[in-house]
Amino acid sequence: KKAQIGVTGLAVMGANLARNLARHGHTVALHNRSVEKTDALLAEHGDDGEFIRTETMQELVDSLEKPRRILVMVKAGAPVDAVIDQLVPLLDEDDIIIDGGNSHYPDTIRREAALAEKNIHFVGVGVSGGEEGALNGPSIMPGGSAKSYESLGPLLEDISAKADDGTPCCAWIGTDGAGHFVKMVHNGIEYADMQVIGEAYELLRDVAGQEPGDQANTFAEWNRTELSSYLIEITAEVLKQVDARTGKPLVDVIVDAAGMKGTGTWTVMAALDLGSPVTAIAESVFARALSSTERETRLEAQKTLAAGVRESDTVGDAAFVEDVRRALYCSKLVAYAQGMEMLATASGEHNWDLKLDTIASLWRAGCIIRAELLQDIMAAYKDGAEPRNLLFAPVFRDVIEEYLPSWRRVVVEATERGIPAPVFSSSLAYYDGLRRPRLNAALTQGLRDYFGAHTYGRIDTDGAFHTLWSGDRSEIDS
Ligand code: NBP
Repeated sequence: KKAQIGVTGLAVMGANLARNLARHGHTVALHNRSVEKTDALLAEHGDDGEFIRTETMQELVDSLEKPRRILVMVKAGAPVDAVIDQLVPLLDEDDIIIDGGNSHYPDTIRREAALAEKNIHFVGVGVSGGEEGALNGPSIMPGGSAKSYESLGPLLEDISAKADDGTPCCAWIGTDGAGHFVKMVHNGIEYADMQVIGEAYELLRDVAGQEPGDQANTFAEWNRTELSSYLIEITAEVLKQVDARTGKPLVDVIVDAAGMKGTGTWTVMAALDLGSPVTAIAESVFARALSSTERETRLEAQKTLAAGVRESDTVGDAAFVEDVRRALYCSKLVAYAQGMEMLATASGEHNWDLKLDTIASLWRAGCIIRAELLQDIMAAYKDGAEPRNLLFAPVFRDVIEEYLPSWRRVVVEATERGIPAPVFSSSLAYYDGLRRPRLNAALTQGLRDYFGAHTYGRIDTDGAFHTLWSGDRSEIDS
């Protein structure tokens, strides 16, 4: 009997995806560079379904029905190229190599083009949901050719998470690197989502005077509002955890230096290239950098830099807590709006024809940013509707209008108290920047023309103009 799919790379993600496939009735051929992982998986979970044990790439390839489907789940970067190089000489035309790791999308574009020349499909697939998702149903974002999805789609949809309405959280995203690009932006949004939660946590603590145990209750309550999401849910779990060694809230004994593996940084780098203002994601990446890379500087700053804050009592009233909740919702909305705009811009740039309603629908279950909000985002983009900006969709515009006074109050309070709230405040600045009839960019253009003759446009006529700053200061039409 031949296997429907092979998995090479049986660390936690590959092993769990293989088990998920087997549990759905597919015969799965297993392969790992070192055979110990293959045998460990078979020993512990061999009865999850039908597996074929293989030791070499040749055995793996020989065990598969045609066209072959091989899911590569090795470490992103050079290992993916190494595995491709071993596989390609053994494959036939129309076989499909699937890269389900967190590869950088330009690598995926490069690999897809190289394998297309050999008539082998290369499909970069974004997989979100961590270990648990991989086993029980992740959100899956496949790129690659539309043709490859005909053969691959049903398998992936089978093992993906399902939204409440039963739809699989897996759909073809677009050609070449589109799947990995969308997964990357998903991760960027995840950074922002976590950062706004962090900012709310700090304000609840240092302005509203809530201890972590109380905060856990606050977040659990918020999870019953429009903020309902996986990240809010697990925030309550983390905050209520008591450290066994010290009896203190666990969050108080965790070092305040956030790690990152690079996808947030990639998102910001891509956004800079596209000229896409994803301020919430950028501030979130920089907030992590300030926490970790700049740790030594912070320790010195705590001793030397003035605070200049307005001292006042805690604002322990329910009204302030609700203000924070509203500020969190608005900032989160801005982060999603910016991320979706970035996708729209990239779609034009790469000819991906991304369907934003589909993408929002895939994030409703399985992945880390799964949230009630996505249902409304999906509706806002339904059937190709394209609000110029997500914030223009009536459902969001109206909520923001109602919540704005709270949002502004929270940013003022944070600022006066000296509590950094980079995403709350920069998202508000972005919102106001969108809204303002005139931006200070006019002065920037004047300055650029002064020192570099870069020219400026006029509001009353077309063309590019330059003032002879070092001459008689008359204006010329250039
Ligand atoms: P790792 O990223 O830790 O990779 C370990 C696997 O890569 C092992 O099977 C290892 O084989 C194999 N490998 C390496 Br390292 N170099 C190799 C080479 N030159 N040739 C062949 N195999 C090689 O595994 P993971 O944490 O399961 O993640 C897999 C992918 O999924 C990554 O891209 C990751 O970013 C992504 N991802 C992870 C998560 C998560 O929550 N962990 C979530 C979403 C996506 P060996 O056993 O012989 O050393």
